[in-house]
Amino acid sequence: MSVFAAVMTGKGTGAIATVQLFGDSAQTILEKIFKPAGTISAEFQRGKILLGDIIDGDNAIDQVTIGCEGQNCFAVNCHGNPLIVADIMKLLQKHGVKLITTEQMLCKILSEDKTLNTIAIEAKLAIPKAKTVEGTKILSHQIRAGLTKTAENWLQNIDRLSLDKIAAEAQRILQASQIARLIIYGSRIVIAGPPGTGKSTLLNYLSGREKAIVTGIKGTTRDWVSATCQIGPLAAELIDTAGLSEDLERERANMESQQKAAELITHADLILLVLDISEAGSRLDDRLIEVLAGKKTLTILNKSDLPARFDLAKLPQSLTNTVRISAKTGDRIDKLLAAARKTLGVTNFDPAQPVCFTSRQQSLLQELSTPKSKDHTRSIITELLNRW
Ligand SMILES: Nc1nc2c(ncn2[C@@H]2O[C@H](COP(=O)(O)OP(=O)(O)O)[C@@H](O)[C@H]2O)c(=O)[nH]1
Ligand SMILES: [Mg+2]
Repeated sequence: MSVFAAVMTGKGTGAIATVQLFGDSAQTILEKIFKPAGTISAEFQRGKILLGDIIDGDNAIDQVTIGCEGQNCFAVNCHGNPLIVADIMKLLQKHGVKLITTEQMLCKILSEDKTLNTIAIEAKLAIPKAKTVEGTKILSHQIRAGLTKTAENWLQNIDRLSLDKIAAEAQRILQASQIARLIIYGSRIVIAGPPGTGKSTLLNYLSGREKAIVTGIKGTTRDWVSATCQIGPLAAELIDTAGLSEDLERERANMESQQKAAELITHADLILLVLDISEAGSRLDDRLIEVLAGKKTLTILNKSDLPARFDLAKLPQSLTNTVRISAKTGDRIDKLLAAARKTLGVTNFDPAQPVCFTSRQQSLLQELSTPKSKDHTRSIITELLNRW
């Protein structure tokens, strides 16, 4: 069997870096390139930490410690200069070791652990990629509780449980997973609304940077600009669109950006519809209202620092989830963030509840939610857990 190596620590300079070695002949490789301090030969016993030099013939590359994690698994901790790490990787390659990515290495190590099912492995692989601490908590819960526990219960009691009950539960999990996805992987929030209402000002305020151009001339944001921001504990990608204009005929040249804005809205998790409350006359475009139908929308009544002239009674029923702010002064932005979280449905989410978080799990749960036979349900649950 081949020996594999991967750099497990982040790119760039650090105090130390870790190179993981994995494979049946990993020890044989180390015997060739590791010279223990003080003694003649090293004892690569599980649980031991060894000190010594990584050597290329007579040339010592770096002093390291080696954590013996298993018969075929070793963590080589070297100094964190990327040039030293590169030298060690080159040396390993010279000895026939295959270089793989951190994620591939994690997959190999985790698959060795026979106490983990596939859901648990997927959770451990997803944890480093989660966008929020809350997201990591949700994923951690799925390892021994959450989805793992639910699937194990189904399997154990399959003769007692009705297929409809399992199907209903699978559907509930799929629904909760839509919210979990936003917490784990972040959400996409599109800022829409007529020109000049303060969309770009709001994006700049929320992202803490001057990303979008703000001017007094309507229709300055011809294309779209995006920035990341933190909505409470929620990571969000904010997208500023060109204003969907009131008079499409007059703005024919702007058609392409209008089309793009409509497309962005369709794929967003939440829309912040920005209106200028200091203007009495700004009429909402019917096309915009149409595009927003069925989307989670929060209507931002902006420019609260100016006298209010906008008649709220003009708002269609679907857009009455409102919050009044000033994007210029930052007044009541905290209320906007709280309202955004509430509209997205991420407040008070119990991280211990079962959720799915990979497309593999999602499609299996979808199959469970339309049951065919007991045998079929049993085989899908087994595949979901996929124990070795
Ligand atoms: N008084 C006041 N002016 C604002 C506010 N938000 C934006 N503006 C101004 O409104 C104009 C248009 O803003 P902009 O962000 O470019 O609007 P957009 O076209 O919707 O992106 C600019 O002159 C901003 O300074 C606000 O809360 N209060
Ligand atoms: Mg703009």
